[in-house]
Amino acid sequence: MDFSLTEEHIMIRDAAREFAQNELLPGVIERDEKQHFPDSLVKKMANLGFMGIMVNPKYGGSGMDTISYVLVMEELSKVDASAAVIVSVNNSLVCYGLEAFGSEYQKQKYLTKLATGELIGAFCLSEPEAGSDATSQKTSAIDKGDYYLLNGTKNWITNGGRADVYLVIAQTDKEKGSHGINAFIVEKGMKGFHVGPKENKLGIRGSDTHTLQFNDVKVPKENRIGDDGFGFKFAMKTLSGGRIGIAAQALGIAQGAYELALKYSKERKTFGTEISNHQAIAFKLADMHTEISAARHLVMKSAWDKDQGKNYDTSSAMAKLYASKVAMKQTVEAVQIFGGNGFVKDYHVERLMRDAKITQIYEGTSEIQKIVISRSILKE
Ligand code: COS
Repeated sequence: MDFSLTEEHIMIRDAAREFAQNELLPGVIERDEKQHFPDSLVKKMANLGFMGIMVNPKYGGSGMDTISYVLVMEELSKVDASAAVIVSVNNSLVCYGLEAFGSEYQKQKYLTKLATGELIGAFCLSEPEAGSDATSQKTSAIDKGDYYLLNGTKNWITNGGRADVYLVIAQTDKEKGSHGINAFIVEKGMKGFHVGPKENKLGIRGSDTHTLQFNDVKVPKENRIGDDGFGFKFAMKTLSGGRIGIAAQALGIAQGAYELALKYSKERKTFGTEISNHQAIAFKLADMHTEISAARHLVMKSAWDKDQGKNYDTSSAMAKLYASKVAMKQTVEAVQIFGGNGFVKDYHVERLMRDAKITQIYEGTSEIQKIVISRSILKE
């Protein structure tokens, strides 16, 4: 067992840390308040290679491993979890999905531009009545020979308004259940594709979340990903990697709140001494550090599984389940350590607390992760 990072890992981690501190931090409170999408910062992240971290350089990516992706996600999320989710969706749901399962034509046409950040991607699985119960897709795609006719509504789509390329999951044959589902590449601007209003959210307010509508959109046959009926497995396999990204986001949120609380505890005085000298605060910090370290081990183990070509369905579910729980619990503790100041936006921890909640919901709720984990241990 070797827990050390390589020089390349340290380099990318430090680049992400520097970028987060210098570029993301200055405007993060305002973007959260006004729900501003960080357009220019996404361009800068693209220049740093963060939009296609794991993609093969022959398709415009940075050619790095999943550990590197986790390190970048943690550093970005420590400061701005909204910027981090834009990166996560583009990397692990869209770029990975296309690189692993797309045709050469799809890779040349879309992946090369998504990996460089020239285009932004979105992943469209959730519907008003199909979030956790992903097989119950109501969006339909009828085979019309040269094209599929796509109709339906998708909800809570990250990058929904800003994306150029959308991977849309739809039912092509209701009778076949999960085998009658396909994934399609839909471009913004295709006739009949409408972006609905932006959601007004509790957290990750700098990210762009919309409902999407498809009314008789003609999707060319060559935009179907994989063999007929592969869509559900495509979504499941892609989401397993996505869960590593969200687990890393949760880890970063928790670590960010912890670092702020640790620093504050050494500055703030009550009863004539720094609050870190009170055991009530020191013990909170000890618990935070311990639980965050445990979460990091789970996240890294899952990333390692993926890099080693092992199955990571269960380890990614465990990483996301635990890291998101730690993020929620420990950001609440960070607010507590900050006291009244924790309730004020200027100190960042209240935002991290609000941002933490979504990590227990999207890319599979904590309850879904428990389904995945329990099924896997029960069949062993
Ligand atoms: N990799 C490959 N195939 C998978 C898979 C995976 N990770 N998970 C399931 N499958 C396959 C199954 O093997 C099965 O195939 P066969 O019929 O050929 O045996 C098929 O997919 C159906 O699987 P299953 O019967 O397990 O489907 P369920 O309806 O019971 O759903 C859960 C399984 C709950 C795990 C799934 O619906 C899920 O993950 N839901 C959450 C989706 C989600 O994350 N939503 C958030 C939206 S993105 S923000």
